[in-house]
Amino acid sequence: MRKILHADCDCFYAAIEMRDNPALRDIPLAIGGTAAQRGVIATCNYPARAFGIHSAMPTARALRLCPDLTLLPPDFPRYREVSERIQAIFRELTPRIEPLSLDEAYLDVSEVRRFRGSATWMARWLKEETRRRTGITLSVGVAPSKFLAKIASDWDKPDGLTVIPPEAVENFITELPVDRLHGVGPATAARLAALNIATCADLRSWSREALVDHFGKFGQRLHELARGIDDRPVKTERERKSISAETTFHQDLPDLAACRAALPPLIERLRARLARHGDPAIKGSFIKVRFDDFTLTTLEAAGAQMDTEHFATLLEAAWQRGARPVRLLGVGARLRPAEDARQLLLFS
Ligand code: DCP
Ligand code: MG
Repeated sequence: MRKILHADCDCFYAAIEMRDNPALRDIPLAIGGTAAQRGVIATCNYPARAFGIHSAMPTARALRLCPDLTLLPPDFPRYREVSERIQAIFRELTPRIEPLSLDEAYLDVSEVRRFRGSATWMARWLKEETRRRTGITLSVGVAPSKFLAKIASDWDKPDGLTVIPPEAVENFITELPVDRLHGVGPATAARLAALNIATCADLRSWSREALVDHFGKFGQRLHELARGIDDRPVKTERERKSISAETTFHQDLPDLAACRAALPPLIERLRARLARHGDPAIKGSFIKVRFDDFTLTTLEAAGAQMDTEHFATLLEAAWQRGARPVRLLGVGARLRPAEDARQLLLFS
């Protein structure tokens, strides 16, 4: 039985701004782009959340909900520095860490001998040390698998600590709403609701075959998750080399024009993902096209260009290689190694 922690900072960017300027602590505060530049909210503090403001909301809308909102531009170098200090605390506990973004990571502590092997005490220590050394509060989830640990860290935010010991998994899952499962987004949740599936208990009354019929390969996954089965290991990535966003379409895109029309939301997702990783230095871009005969082609370009025109040009060249309907489109960025990025900072 594994012991997995999922640690996630509370309103990360906003927490750093409030720590460094206590006058911001009790007023509605958001970090993001300006309304004039059609910016979106990256995150906001809890007073702002009381107005219904949340991540990815257009700033113009946030200001309508709360005209007194204080808006700050993001300061990525500062957030990255705090992130590195927090990750260093994680590494004092175990090298088996999988960072998901600047403020979030999985830790596999199954082999850790400190605290007599108590994952609960390890989680308390992480929270305590992070607060003491960086002034940031963490919410931590403890469970036998990644998907449960992640749900647990979110359970009692902010400053939460939720432990799901192996013997509690069964009960915990029974009541769990299906939209809390990893990979169930609004679209899948709606399709499940149409089948009268609201909780994992409902899901468990369906056979594997029936779920696969309705949801394809993901049906298999749903069948497992509803039983608490999630064997994904904590992946200690030495270094992330690329970030991408891709979509498999419900219906194949018939031609190049349809593919081009599908690009903007993909690029938007890629941008959001890059932002979540602290806008790392980009050295190239690529497009990925899978045709309806399952052949796959990717096309790469050097440089940091990320705009729609650029990807449309790549798309056109990639599409010509098959010139047939498309099942899947992806856009991505190749990242510069962190060492390079640091060097650049030193010399800029
Ligand atoms: N972020 C972003 N755009 C998003 C989501 C997040 O730029 N759509 C950034 C800002 C967040 C940071 O990533 O501070 C961490 O993301 P989280 O989803 O963990 O959100 P927070 O830490 O801000 O809040 P929470 O307390 O809910 O974890
Ligand atoms: Mg967070």
